[in-house]
Amino acid sequence: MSEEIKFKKSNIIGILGIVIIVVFVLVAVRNAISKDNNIGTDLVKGGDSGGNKVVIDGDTQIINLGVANYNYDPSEISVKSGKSVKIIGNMQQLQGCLRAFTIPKMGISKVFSNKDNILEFTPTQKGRFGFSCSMGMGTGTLIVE
Ligand SMILES: [Cu+2]
Repeated sequence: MSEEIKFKKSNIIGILGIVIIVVFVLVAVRNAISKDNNIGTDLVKGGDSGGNKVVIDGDTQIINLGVANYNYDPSEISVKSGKSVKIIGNMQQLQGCLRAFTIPKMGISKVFSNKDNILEFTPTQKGRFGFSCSMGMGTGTLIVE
């Protein structure tokens, strides 16, 4: 009886082990695939800020602004002061009032549309500047270094 229980326990542990290995492999494969898909638009990371997506094109810092988890993605953007910043709105992802984008402390406001989804400016003052949609539902921080 107790032998049988022991056997079952080791079986369960074995199955769990296999499941964990399969999950690891799937995650690794998915990461590899998504890396491949990002070639070209991928990303020179600015500073240490995790998922920040800044592409450097000559003297221009390009950010592709989309939506993830009902908020702007990236929600933290690090750029260098004195160099041109180009924020390109992803019109598939930006819906509703998220298209009305503002950086109040810089006096910037922009409504992204299918005809005009590019916001360009050159930050001259270092610091942290909050950005948000017009209703303050989507929020984030522009870090100028
Ligand atoms: Cu909003």
